[in-house]
Amino acid sequence: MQFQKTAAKLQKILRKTKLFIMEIFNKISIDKAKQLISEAKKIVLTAHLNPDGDALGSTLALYNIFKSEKECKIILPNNIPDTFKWMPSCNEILIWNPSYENLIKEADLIFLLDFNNASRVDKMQKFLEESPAKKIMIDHHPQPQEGLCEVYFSFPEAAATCELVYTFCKECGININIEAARCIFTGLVTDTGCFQFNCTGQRTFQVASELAVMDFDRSEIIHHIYDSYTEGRMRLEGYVLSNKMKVFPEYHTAYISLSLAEAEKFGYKVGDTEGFVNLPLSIENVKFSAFFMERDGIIRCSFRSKGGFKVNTIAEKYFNGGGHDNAAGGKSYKSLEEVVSRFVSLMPKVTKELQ
Ligand SMILES: [Mn+2]
Repeated sequence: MQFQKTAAKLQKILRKTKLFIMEIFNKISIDKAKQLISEAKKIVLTAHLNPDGDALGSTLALYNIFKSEKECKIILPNNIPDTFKWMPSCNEILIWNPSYENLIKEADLIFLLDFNNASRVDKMQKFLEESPAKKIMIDHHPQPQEGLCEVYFSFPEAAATCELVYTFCKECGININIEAARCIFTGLVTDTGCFQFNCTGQRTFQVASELAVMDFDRSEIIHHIYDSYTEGRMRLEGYVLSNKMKVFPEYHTAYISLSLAEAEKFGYKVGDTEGFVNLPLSIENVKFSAFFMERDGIIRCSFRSKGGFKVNTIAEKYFNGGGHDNAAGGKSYKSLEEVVSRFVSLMPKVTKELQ
């Protein structure tokens, strides 16, 4: 009994010390970040391949803040889904091509947003790693690549990078304008599935409530994100649900697989299958869901879960990937059939704690 009390006390002290150390660490990195921003004339903002609402929200938020005072560019590895083309200044984003090499080389400061490893910017990786520019990472994926940046504002417990961009700006004393607020709100909404996923924390609501004081139309943003499907996208979802979803009640698991040829029958565009991986989780008792799709010659694998079941370990161990506890991804160079049959054969083993 005495031992338990002492252990609890010790834990409390440890927690406090950890928080204290984090605060000091934060203060140092914020001071450094402030200095780097004030010294920089040319700023480049970048985010991960296949940018989502959070990647676009965080880059565009900072862009809308910096563009009046700095020579600022957003360079992304590939195309932006149509769903997000309404975002403030979205038409000013540069999509990577080798002629932008100099922008990366000559930048004073580069922000790495919503990714933890240089490999996530695809063909830009080499240029990013070799650039003499100072670098600041703001991100919520676990295990950021070491030695890449001068400042890491990296917190895996944050629901979205946009949540961190907001906190970062506040701590640096940077004013958040309406355009930036709309971008940050977009990232919060998309990465939390409209504030419903497990990752949504007290801090997420706090940021959202501080943004809510500002004068912009929140429901308009939500309509843009959720009510902008093409007819083909909507019918593809119907097809996938009735023909392609396999449910395994004994394992509390479901998966969807889709070939490019099938998707193309519905006028498929990149981004159309966004969110498909979450669909099976709406079934009672399904706690683990996977989505496999053939794209660019490889099989993209996405995994989601409800509750305490961790999918990042599965993505890492069996599908060349990783990610968050409840949302992860991976890839395979095998055929779609092979990947799916591997998943099915792994199911009894990896879902042990759900059975
Ligand atoms: Mn994110």
